[in-house]
Amino acid sequence: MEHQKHNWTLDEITALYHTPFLELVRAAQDVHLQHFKLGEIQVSSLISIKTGGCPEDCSYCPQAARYHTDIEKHALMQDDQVLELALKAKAQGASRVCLGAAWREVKDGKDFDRVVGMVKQISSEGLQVCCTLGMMTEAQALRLKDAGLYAYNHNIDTSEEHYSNIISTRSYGDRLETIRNVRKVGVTVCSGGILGLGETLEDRLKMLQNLSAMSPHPESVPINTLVPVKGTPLENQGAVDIEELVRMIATARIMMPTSFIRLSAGRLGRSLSEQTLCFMAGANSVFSGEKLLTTMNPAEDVDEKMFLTLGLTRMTPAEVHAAL
Ligand code: SAM
Ligand code: DTB
Ligand code: SF4
Repeated sequence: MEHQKHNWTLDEITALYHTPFLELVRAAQDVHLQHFKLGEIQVSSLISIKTGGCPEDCSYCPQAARYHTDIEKHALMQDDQVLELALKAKAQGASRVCLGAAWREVKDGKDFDRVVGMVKQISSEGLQVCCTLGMMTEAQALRLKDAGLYAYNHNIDTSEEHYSNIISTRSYGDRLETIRNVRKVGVTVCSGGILGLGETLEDRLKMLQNLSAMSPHPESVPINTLVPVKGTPLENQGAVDIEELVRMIATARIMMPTSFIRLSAGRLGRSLSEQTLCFMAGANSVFSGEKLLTTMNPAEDVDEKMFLTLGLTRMTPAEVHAAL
């Protein structure tokens, strides 16, 4: 990809991040305009097809079995119920649905066969389908691809250095391997991280460096801010400053000009003007629907009002595909 740079140095990234705020936002918008139209937003909707009971120890996650959080656990959802939720998301303007399972890894067997069936069914409705199912082999990725999978989400979350402070049950290397498996079979990659895990600015910038080192860049880069959940080790983490979130989005936009940068978890606590700043800085994707996986997201009517007020439009699956 001629517009992609994969060898950003930490010095370059640091200098970029510290550019005077208005100049940084302006530079990000210039880059944004070279590859996308301002105000055209890719909208994804999450469906938690299997909730809670996860054996991993990700310190931010309400679905880790060991943390005793107040969530409604359920086994793999029935196919017709998943289809119904997907069609509802489509009717509300989503171009993509993302099926999330609280699994450490994909295991071959009946449940995976059913997920493959769901992917086939939903993609035949003209929706892009994304899955986030934990670690996965190349053979499993290939089965999903053959069923019509468009994207696979697997976040690197933070820097390699900070990763072991947050998760001990798997390594950064495990994460990268799954992403490589996804890439190998030709499914697009969705990978990003979370701000607010007690990381330093250097950790955040190294995370962007690691994402941009992937070749090609992930087609989608979700920038989440931690949704602190009672019962998890990170329940008392403070909120991320809007100025820092906007700088991260702008820096990500400049480093990965052709990627969709998603303003992801953590949108509920942000005002219209804060979200506007994020869109001005290069964010061009959001999750819609009043629930993320287990936590809340802005309600449909609140988002509809934001789209109308700002004159934002929802991209169709074909427009999203053509922009890549
Ligand atoms: N189990 C699979 C995995 O870990 O890849 C898929 C589901 S997992 C919930 C997907 C992503 O959600 C995580 O990688 C993490 O980045 C994000 N996430 C989980 N809990 C979060 C929270 N409380 N706040 C923000 N993001 C969160
Ligand atoms: C991503 O980066 N964020 C989404 C999606 N990819 C899978 C998940 C956010 C989850 C927030 C916590 C919850 O609702 O459980
Ligand atoms: Fe499990 Fe994924 Fe939550 Fe980690 S982030 S505990 S792997 S569901």
